[in-house]
Amino acid sequence: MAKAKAKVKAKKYYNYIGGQWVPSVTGEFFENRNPADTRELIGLFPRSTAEDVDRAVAAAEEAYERWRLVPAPKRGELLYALGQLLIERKEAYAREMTREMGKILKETRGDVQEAIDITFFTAGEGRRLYGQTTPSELPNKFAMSVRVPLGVCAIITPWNFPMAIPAWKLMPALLCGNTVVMKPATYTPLSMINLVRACEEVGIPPGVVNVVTGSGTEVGTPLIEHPGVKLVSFTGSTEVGRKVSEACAPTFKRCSLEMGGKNPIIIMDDANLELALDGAIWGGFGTTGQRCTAASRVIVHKKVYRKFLRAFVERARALRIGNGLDERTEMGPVVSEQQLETVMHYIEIGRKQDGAKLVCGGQRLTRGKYAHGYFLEPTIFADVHPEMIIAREEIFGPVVSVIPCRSLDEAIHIANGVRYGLSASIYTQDVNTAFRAMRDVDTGIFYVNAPTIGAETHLPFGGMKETGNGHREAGVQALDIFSEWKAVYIDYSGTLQRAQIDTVEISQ
Ligand code: UN1
Repeated sequence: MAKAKAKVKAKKYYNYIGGQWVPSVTGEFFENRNPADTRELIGLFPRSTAEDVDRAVAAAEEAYERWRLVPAPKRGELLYALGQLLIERKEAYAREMTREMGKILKETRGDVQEAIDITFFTAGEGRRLYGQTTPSELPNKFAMSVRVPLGVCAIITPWNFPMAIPAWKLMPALLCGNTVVMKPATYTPLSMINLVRACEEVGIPPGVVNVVTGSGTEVGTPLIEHPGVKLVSFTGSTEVGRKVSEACAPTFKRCSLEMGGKNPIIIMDDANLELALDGAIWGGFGTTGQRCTAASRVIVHKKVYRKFLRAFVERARALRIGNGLDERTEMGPVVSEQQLETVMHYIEIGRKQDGAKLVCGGQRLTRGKYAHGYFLEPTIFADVHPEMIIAREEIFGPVVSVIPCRSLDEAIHIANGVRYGLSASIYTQDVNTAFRAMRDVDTGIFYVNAPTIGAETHLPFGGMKETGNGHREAGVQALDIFSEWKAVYIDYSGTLQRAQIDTVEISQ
């Protein structure tokens, strides 16, 4: 995180705590720059500390006592208004997102749209939020289950979907009656601040939503460890997720983790190859490969392997790389110098690997319009063996490993041979093949004749194995993260009735 240089004339942004926009207690700021052109300073954001976190959690605790008692349909109505406002602001927010994060306009519009979708979807839950009523085993006794909120939730989000991911955590958290303290990724604080400004404008009460910007160590850690925080919802790397889980374990603090992926597209010998190519290009290089759902492995049947590879390389080479604000651009920069170095490091590992062939890209782009950004060529390794590092580890950049296979069984075995289990896809014309793969591939999301990216907000989102810890975001399933179940028994018999003991005899 670069410290702000003295006397930079740039717009200053603030933390949002208890309904006030406030600087951090230190008064320090950090810079947010455009990854497509680092000469452009997006703004200065508070470099916050544990003390700012304390204040935000205190504000959220105070607001919780009122917010939890607001009827859920009323909370839902505020979300409808919020969704409407996000529609009006969509273009402006998308442009600001492209500037702070780099992905192309089409995709940042999609990111804001995903926030809109989840907001409307969750708003409707205000009038459902169903529990169960069920008969009691005893007479004159009523039994039901209801959802109750947890209290203050910490929401810690990544930079690749800077509005959609905060939104798909925030909306169910609020609808269930929780209050929140959010920490955006340091590369994309503006998109979260835009979302929260909209919350303020539609009248979500002070203290219900709070934002504290800053680094993982200075803000994230104290937030996770804060005793006032009852639940941590985190999306990011598996390494950091493990630390979050460990920090929550001693007090059994609830935590929901969404982490890495190494998502495969399987292309069978009967696939529509043109369609599979479209999918592999979009899945592998969309968002510059920086999605946890990115198709970073393409497992291709040997009968169509050469033909696919030739066309795949040709298509990847033709991608127009540049500033995402230019409507013609198809792939923007990676988000930061550090991310670029990580990706280059993996490319180096792939180059040195015996057997794997670098058949496309592999270079940083530094000339002309690329001189001031973090641009990288779309990169393809061919003849990759499933055991190689580039085929197993999440790279989070525009790097795809193409792996040959001889059968569906082998393809499934390769697909399942990684520690992640987020998303997978198969291209085939055979319904039997499609259903077998759907059943046997161990991922939380599965596509047939579509790439591994593009989940819709009304279905559960999340993964198996080391991708998550068993929760699902989005859909109605997200409600299970942000509420606890309370079983309620109402005995109106006027006598002591003992369950399992005072059994009812049926008279003949
Ligand atoms: C992510 O990559 O972190 O399914 C989220 C998709 C998007 C969400 C991706 N709807 O690719």
